[in-house]
Amino acid sequence: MKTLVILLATLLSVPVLADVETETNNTESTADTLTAGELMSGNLSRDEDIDYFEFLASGVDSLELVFGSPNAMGTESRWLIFVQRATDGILIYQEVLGPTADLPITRNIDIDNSSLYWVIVRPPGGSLATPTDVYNLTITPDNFSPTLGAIEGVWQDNFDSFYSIHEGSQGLLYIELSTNPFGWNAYLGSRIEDRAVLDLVVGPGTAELELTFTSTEIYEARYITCQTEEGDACAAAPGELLYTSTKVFAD
Ligand SMILES: [Ca+2]
Ligand SMILES: [Ca+2]
Repeated sequence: MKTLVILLATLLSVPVLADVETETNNTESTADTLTAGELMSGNLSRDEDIDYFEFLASGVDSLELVFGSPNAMGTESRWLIFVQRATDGILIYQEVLGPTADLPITRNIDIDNSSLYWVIVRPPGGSLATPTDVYNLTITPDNFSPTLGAIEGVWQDNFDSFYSIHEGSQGLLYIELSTNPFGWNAYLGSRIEDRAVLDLVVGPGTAELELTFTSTEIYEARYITCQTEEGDACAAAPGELLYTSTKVFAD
């Protein structure tokens, strides 16, 4: 197991999977398609570059927009983001965003009908320079639910631990590829929409774990209950965020 973890840590130096924009996507008719909850990666290659993306919303009241730039240096990079309704061209969101490398920006955008929307990324204009850093864009509707198979793969948390998810007709198997000397833990349970509830089946003590998928690339982990082998409460309280994981390898 130690060998596997070291192998994973060596192989997976790029911690995010993404769709990538296809230039030229500078107009509505050449927009790249966004998939709900999936990360789209792009960059503004020059001052005249505009990136169009389209998202088809159905039965949705709001969209969560997450905009990040994992390699941004400092705080100088700014992008102008628009969300525009395709049917009548109405702008429903417009803001200049400046995420830092470690802090993507999240916005919730209310929408009032099922429709096609354009998400447009362009230089900020004025005296602000055009950033050429890679940006990551994710649109997640409020009725988002990962499809079966969409969360399969290897994930990495914000403390550099790895997790393996397998989902099928028997439920969801979640394996913690822990580097601790006592071996690995496994949980088994099921997922309904964006929430999985899992029981500890291999490992010390007892625990019920909740995974909340905020996209097909990110989930948050919390205990519902947890007791050590000695019957004491675990260090982390129920409901407290344990870690956030990002998918690093899809099955
Ligand atoms: Ca571009
Ligand atoms: Ca473009």
